Amino acid sequence: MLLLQFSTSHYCRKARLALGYKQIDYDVQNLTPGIHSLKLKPLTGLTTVPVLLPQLQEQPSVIADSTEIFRFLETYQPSPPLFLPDTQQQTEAWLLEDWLDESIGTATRFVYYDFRAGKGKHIDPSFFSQLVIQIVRRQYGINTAAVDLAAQRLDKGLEVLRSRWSESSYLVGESLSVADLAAAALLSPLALIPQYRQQYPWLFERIVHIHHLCGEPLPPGMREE
Ligand SMILES: N[C@@H](CCC(=O)N[C@@H](CS)C(=O)NCC(=O)O)C(=O)O
Repeated sequence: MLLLQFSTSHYCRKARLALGYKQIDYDVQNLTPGIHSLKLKPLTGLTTVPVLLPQLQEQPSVIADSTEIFRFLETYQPSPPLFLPDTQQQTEAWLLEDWLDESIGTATRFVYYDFRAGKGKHIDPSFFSQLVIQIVRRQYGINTAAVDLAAQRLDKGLEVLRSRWSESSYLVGESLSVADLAAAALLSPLALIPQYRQQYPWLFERIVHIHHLCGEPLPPGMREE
């Protein structure tokens, strides 16, 4: 299988966690932001990564979107399962996964790129990195007012996750689900922001644990030396 990705994208990390959990061998192709759509649009009709090319007979040739990649991988290789045996719990896991994708993952993006352009500029002050950050800020309309709203959304969302993860090792039910993988990936960029590391230590413990379960290297800011 081949995963088309941006190496730094938290949605691509989400797909890699699932591939790793299922212990599927795959290669990655890192696309260049800006010209990525020239390759992706004809393939999927969309411009976003991750995109998975299974490269297998009698399987779809292209799967776009991290959620669709979850669905494909579960059908292709049911064990170990990412779907919960109880249908109601699986529905709840999908609801959380969708909320994490559509609301929390985008809020993380706003807060992260705001940090990288300001207090976190030292992480990579190179011209190319700062150019990409400015392009992303313009593409998504990342400005001070929007970042404040995103930060509030994250604080409320993290309370929901804290109460679920403090009752059980998993967000839903008794085993790892699509919700845990989505949370671990989509909140991982916050690891570079000192304020979040100090305020939410339990979150980074969960992120480490889930990355270990999936055999995925830890995100920037959390890598063991
Ligand atoms: N819902 C999509 C979101 C993916 C997404 O937003 N990817 C971003 C990178 S983090 C992207 O490809 N942006 C480039 C673009 O929109 O052209 C998924 O889960 O796959």
